[in-house]
Amino acid sequence: MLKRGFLHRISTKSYLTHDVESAETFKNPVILLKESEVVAASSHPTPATVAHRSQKPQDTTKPQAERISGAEAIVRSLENLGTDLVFGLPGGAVLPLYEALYSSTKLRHILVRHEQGAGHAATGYAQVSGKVGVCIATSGPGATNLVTPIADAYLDSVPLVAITGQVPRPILGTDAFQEADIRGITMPVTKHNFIITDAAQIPQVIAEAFHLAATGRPGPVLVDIPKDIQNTELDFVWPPQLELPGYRPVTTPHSRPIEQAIKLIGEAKRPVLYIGGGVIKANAAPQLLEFANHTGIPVVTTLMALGSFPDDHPLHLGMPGMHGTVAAVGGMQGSDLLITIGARFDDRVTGQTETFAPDAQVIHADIDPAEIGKIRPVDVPIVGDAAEVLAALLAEFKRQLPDGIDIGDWSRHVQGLKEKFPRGYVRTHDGLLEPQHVIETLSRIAGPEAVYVAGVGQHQMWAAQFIDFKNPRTWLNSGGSGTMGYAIPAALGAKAAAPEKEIWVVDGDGCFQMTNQELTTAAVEGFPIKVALINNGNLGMVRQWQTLFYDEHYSHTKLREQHEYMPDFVKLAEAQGCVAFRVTKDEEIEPTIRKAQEITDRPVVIDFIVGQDAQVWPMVAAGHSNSDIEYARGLRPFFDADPSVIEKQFEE
Ligand SMILES: Cc1ncc(C[n+]2csc(CCOP(=O)(O)OP(=O)(O)O)c2C)c(N)n1
Ligand SMILES: [Mg+2]
Repeated sequence: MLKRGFLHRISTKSYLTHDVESAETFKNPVILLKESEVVAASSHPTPATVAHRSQKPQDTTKPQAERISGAEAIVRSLENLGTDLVFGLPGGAVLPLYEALYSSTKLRHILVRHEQGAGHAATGYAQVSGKVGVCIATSGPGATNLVTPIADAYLDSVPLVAITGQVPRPILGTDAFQEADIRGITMPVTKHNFIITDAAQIPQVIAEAFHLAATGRPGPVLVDIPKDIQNTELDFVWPPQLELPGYRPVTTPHSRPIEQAIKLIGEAKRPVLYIGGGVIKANAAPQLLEFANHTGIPVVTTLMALGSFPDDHPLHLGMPGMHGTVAAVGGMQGSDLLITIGARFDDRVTGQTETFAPDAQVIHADIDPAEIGKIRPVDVPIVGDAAEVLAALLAEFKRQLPDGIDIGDWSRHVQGLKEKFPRGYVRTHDGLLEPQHVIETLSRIAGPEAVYVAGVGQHQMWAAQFIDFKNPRTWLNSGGSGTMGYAIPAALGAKAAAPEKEIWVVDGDGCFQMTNQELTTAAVEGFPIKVALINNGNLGMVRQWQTLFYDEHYSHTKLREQHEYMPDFVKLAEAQGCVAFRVTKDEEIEPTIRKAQEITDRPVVIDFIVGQDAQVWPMVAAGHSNSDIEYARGLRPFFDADPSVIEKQFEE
């Protein structure tokens, strides 16, 4: 098995590696980079297009050197790489950098209230724009506050560059004030990280960080820069040469596995397209639609892939996994061929791995070879960019299978599952709002052009289930890490990336209390995001597990008494410069959402008071087989049973 993040073999050489000596030790391919080549001209650059672009031949005109400080070189490099916005919060070890930012006319800096906010904002910015998100923090606690969003970006493969100040080199390693070995701390959660020990390397290292973050499988890269280096003058030359030994992401798939994949598709009776977040990163939604339409193969989209295929498409079976649809889960369990594109067999999708899709052969396409075969043995491995893979598969399908494939029985079967087990919810009758109803109303009013950003918990799963997605990059959430507190700052970054879009946060009352301070940032900096707060007074998802698996022992999940609004989120939001409403009645839901839509100069928070007993269904209990999925509590669809048995079960 390959270790993801191969570059650590270089970075573990020593605490202070990225020096000339270590670079020369490897016989490097040198990647040549021109101004603004790392971030693409198109609004949604893909990891593949960025990689192709940076392999173009070098401009032979000799660039002119300019004598500037290290701090100025950081700013200049960011500007030259096409960055227009950074999120951060200053401190002693980055003061020279902030001095340089003070005079920058091209780079806008958004001052967050907590560095975690900077990291998630940069993530939201990257997820909506497809460009690299940049965040800045000072040394020690500033840098460690970035660890959570960096780990989050790592698990969701988000192109992020984190720049941290470090104590001056002469006192490095002395437990100096605000010293933390942030390279060491973030080693397992970054695609790569650097510490700069020679000011002359600043342009090269920043450009390498961008290249690594954006190409191949995207991910976070950290650049730690001691304060004395920021103050040292250097001869600034642009463009720099990148030296990344062994780093050559494969984006174009080989023809052999493509041929083999189509051969398997031709033989399959029950194929399913298992689509993951890689399809969104590669901007491969058009290729996916074309492939599915041409072949007629049913599609499931994971939590990270929502929006890559229209929810209302007849071939769409929905989201698989722990809270997936019966059609998606049942479709995969019954499949004889999973055509996996940019997905990674996450345990929340597979349930118990030994019993997952037991009869299926597997085609697995991913830009990161380390993913292929990591969890599930693979019959046809394909390394490549999702858009290129899907285009190649379609061309080969047309060549090998001009008459198409006959999967009529299978299509009817999965269609039957969709019809028998539609989206729905059990009413709670507690007189309070139904959270699912709030979210489906929001989706109907804000529509598929809005961007939805969720926190983590029940509200996240209801948002995934009850919002009707049509377009990629309109659904942002913390999928791999499940980071509570992700949503408000990520939405701020999303609004910064797409000011013309309506940005709706669907947040939980627990999550909101972790990072709502960034509403102040949004208000002060002019990012009018909208928040639908699903206020159930509980850490609802944990409470649901306590209900189901811990005999209703509600150990420390209650955030407030049901009749007390504490904190008063309306007052809290107003104190932060937002407009805020509280909604307690069904008939107020729609007019309040519409009122919020009309407010475009400030953030808006709607505090929806919902019941505490609503649950997320369907559900596969953790570690159980997906075949044990329950459609509602105690109701199991038996996929192989006579349909009349299933129908009878749901009539009761
Ligand atoms: C930082 C962090 N801490 C703890 C958890 C575990 N956790 C998952 S969901 C959840 C409850 C979230 O509560 P809330 O935001 O109110 O959402 P709800 O489930 O009630 O909709 C918790 C504590 C987590 N995912 N992230
Ligand atoms: Mg809650």
